[in-house]
Amino acid sequence: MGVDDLRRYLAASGAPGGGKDAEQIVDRVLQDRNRTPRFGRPALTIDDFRHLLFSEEAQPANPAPPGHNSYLTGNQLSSDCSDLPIIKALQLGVRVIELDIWPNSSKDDIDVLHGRNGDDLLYGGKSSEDGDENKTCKHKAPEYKHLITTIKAGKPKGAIVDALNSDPEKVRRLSLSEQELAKVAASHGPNIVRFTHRNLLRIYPKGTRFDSSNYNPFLGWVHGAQMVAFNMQGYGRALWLMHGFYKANGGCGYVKKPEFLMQTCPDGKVFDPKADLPVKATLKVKVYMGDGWQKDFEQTHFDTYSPPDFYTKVGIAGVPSDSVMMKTKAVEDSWVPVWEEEFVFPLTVPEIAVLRVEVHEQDVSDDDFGGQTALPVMELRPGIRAVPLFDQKGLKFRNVKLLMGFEFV
Ligand SMILES: [Ca+2]
Ligand SMILES: [Ca+2]
Repeated sequence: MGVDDLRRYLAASGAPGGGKDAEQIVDRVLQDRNRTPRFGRPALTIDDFRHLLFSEEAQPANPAPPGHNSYLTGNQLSSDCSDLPIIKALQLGVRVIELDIWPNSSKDDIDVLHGRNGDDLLYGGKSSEDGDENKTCKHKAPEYKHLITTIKAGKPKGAIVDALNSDPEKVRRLSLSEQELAKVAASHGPNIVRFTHRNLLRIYPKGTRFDSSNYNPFLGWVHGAQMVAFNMQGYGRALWLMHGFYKANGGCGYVKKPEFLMQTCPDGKVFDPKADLPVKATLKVKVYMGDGWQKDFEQTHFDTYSPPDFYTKVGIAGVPSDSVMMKTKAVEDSWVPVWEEEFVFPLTVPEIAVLRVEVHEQDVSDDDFGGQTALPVMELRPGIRAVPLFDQKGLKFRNVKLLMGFEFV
């Protein structure tokens, strides 16, 4: 493939190029692969071209942080005793840390603990939900108070729907458990959306999640909740979605709330998450092929006596009507599976939708895990992209990538 061929390909496919001229791209690929063209004008072999398709420049979402730093939705961490998970969470983009702060035994300093004992608590994210701010001031070490919050918090007394009445004079912060949110969302969705126009809503995992598991965060996001608290020490699909959602906005940990969640119509109506919404965008996803497992895994990791049998699951996480999961066929006995399958996703709320990708290896009983990623739909770059995959804990594999095509139709 010569420079002119590559130029035609880039123009026709919206494929990787990173804005560079075809000539520069050819030079760079040859340099990457330690090749010097022997005669005349440089050209790419099929292997060079494949290297280009799987290269960093072909990543699915924009890696550079955009200039604006609107912060209406924060990624939140529930408490943990050690500072190590907190450091890790901050590096992952978490922007709200919840701590319980207690007086120490000699009452001249504080201890940061995980736990709760209503009487002695100085000030903490969790117990401040009691709504009795004065109580916290009477205790020692009030100087810590200003570090933590200045917006009065409240736990709903009586019906939750009454707590959602917005006071035009005050800004409030309300905390609801995942079950309380589900209950009030079933009948009073627009009230929640209206509340979050100017007040802060935080959702937290129910207390019975002792295993640090998580819940579906989209119910909170589609109602405008600014803080959807997760057990960041847990693993699993809900956390993959959280990571995917916060890859938007350069991964800075804040994502701007979509306009429709901030608008009040002239007739006083606000967005109703339960309404039948028209399709706003349609995303076409093509899963071409995958590569890299042979470098990142032992020969016998997936199957002892034969190469792996990979298939890919592709889907959307978002509002219920947009949420779906589909899958390719399994390609038997191949470290470099080629699927060439296309999937179409009509989206009613693309603004909060996350593209889900999982690779599994087919077995008779439990399938093996081959990688996952989640990407904010609105930040997908159309064209053919190399999509890096991550392990179950959210760590990026060194080499495993899928070649995928994205198109909005
Ligand atoms: Ca297997
Ligand atoms: Ca096999």
